[in-house]
Amino acid sequence: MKKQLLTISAYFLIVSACCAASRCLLNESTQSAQPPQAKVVTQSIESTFGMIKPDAVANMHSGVIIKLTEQNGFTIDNMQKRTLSKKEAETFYAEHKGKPFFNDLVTYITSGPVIGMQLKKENAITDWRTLIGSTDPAQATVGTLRKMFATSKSNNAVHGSDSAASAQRELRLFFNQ
Ligand code: RTP
Ligand code: MG
Repeated sequence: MKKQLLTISAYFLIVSACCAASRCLLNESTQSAQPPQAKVVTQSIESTFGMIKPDAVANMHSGVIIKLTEQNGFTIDNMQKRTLSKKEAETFYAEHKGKPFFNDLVTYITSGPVIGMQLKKENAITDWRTLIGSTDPAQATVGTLRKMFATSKSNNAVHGSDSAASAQRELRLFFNQ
C-alpha cells in the first residue's frame, strides 16, 4: 500500500513537471511568434555645405578641421578656398538681413579666405550641424569644432547648412552649381 502511494505521488510529480516545462516552451514559442518590433531608422545619403570661416583659416586650423571632417565619415566631394565678395556674403546670409549683427557678419565673413566644402554622408545635414556644435562656443558641446576652434559667437570657425533647402541653396551659391 505504502509502495503504491509512493508510486502514485512520483507519477503526479513527473506529470506536473512535464506540464510546467511545456508551459515554458509555449510561452517561449508564443513570444518568438510575436512580430519583431519595427525599428524605423530613416537614413539617406545627403550632401551639405560646410565652410571653414576666415578666423579658422587665418588661425591655421583648416588642416585639422578637414582631418576631423573625414574622420567623422564625411566625404569631401568638392572644396574651394576663396574670399567672398560683399554681395555674395549678403546673399549667402540673406536670412539675417536687418538683424543687429548682420553688418558685422558680412564684414567678418569677407575679411579673408574661406574654404567651402561639399560634404556627403548618411544624414550629412544633421550630422554636420552636430559636429560643428552650437553657434556660441560657450554653449557648444566638448569635442565639437566650434568648441575647439571658435573664439566667440561671431567668430565661430565653421558654418553648416541648417536644412536640406539651405544645403541646396548654399551649394549652388558657393560652387555656382
Ligand atoms: P552659420 O549659419 O554660420 O552656420 O551659423 P548658425 O546657423 O549656427 O547661426 P546663425 O543664427 O545662422 O547665425 C549666422 C552667423 O552669424 C553670426 N552671429 N553673430 N553676435 C551675434 O549675436 C551673432 N549671432 C549670429 C555667427 O557667425 C553665426 O554663425
Ligand atoms: Mg545659420
